[in-house]
Amino acid sequence: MRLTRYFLPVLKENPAEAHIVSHRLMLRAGLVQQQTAGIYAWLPLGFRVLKKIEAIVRDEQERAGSIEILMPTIQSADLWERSGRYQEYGKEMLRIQDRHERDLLYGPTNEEMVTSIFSSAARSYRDLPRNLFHIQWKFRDEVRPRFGVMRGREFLMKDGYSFDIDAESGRRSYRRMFVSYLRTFERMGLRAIPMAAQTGPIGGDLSHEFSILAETGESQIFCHRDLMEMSMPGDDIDYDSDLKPIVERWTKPYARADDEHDPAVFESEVAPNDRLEARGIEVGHVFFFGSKYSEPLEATVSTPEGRSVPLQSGSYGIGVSRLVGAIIEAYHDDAGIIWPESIAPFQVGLVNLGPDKPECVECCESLYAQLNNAGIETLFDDTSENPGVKLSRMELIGLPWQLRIGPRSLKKGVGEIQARRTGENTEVPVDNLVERINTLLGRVSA
Ligand code: 5CA
Repeated sequence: MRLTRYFLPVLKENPAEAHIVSHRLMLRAGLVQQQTAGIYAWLPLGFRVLKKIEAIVRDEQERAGSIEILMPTIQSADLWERSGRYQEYGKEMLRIQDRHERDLLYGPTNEEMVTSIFSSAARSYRDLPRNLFHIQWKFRDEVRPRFGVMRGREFLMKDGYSFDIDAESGRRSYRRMFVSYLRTFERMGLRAIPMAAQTGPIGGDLSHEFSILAETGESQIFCHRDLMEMSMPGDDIDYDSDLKPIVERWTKPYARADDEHDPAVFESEVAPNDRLEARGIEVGHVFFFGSKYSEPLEATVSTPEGRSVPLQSGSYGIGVSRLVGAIIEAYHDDAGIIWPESIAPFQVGLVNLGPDKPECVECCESLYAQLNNAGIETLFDDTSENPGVKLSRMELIGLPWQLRIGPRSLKKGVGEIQARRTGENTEVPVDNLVERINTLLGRVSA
């Protein structure tokens, strides 16, 4: 993408309304723009990141056997009246009336709808287990929307729902999602700690919050230090096997969200040096609630013995739009964002530092064509602005690799590659630049 044809509205000044670094950087780097309290438009650069996160979430969901659907944002109040949540949800739910004065709502979550969809077709134990997910906008009329996309009113969530014949297999489905969450966040460069949590308006008696550590986090975390170092289930993970040992390994060391924390138990179970008390950002939350929704909605299936039983379910959420902010909280410096490669909007920022020099223009054009041919996502700063402006903008938007072409180095036949993360600079002969970038990106060079 050429910057002269792109839409990247970066801000020079720090926006006064942004109180935490991720919010500030998201506005400054032109990722989002606020439309009204807690509601954001995603600009091109931010939208690319959102899509990358979505793709990782989708990939890991599918690997764990979950199937993608898409439910609407607007729901009828009927099902919610049957489950009892229409009243219970209170002011956080955005209620709407259509022209026929029928009650609708903008979905804050989808337990009722998905239960109704699934049970309209599932007849017996043969149709189970199944896990359906979607990635869809939600609306919650939060009392205090704040920190940008971190606590929005409209936000993008991956929500998945499992259906099983009995509680034991339901818990197996829960464990499958638990393990897939560990892998999902790890792929984004995040260490998310699963902690026993309360279930709130979703319900049930088994629940874990997945949180990453950040000073600006809204929740308090109490856990054993070992959880920061624990090894992840690898690519050879078999989701058909019983994942109990992995879940037990991860849930054995003390880890509780604030609402489940008991200081006496923490002190008796965890030695002082092993205690980690920190602020956290909740990026995911899993629940097992059995028949809480299937019973009132009469969502039943027949057992092998011919008995009719309510479906056993859990729900599994990931804050897709919140993750953009959470990742920036984890990866930034004074100059701007430092995207992990897996979710960077572009892998390479190609900067022409001599836009008025024909040899620089020619070299950059050739490199840009080569990078495109190699399938490397490149943002090409082909503007005629001065080098200082260009370089600080590149730092701000945080692409993992910068490739700089300037008149002085070009005389020596080299360009410069700079790693955003380390700030390390390497001069590389112009003819080898693309190959070197390929290697740095961990791709097999041609
Ligand atoms: N139905 C269940 C699971 S599918 C559910 O709604 N769970 S939740 O309420 O915990 O939300 C799931 C995730 O969405 C949270 O872990 C959080 O990462 C994200 N989330 C929740 N509220 C907001 C919000 N106001 N702004 C941004 N992200 C949010």
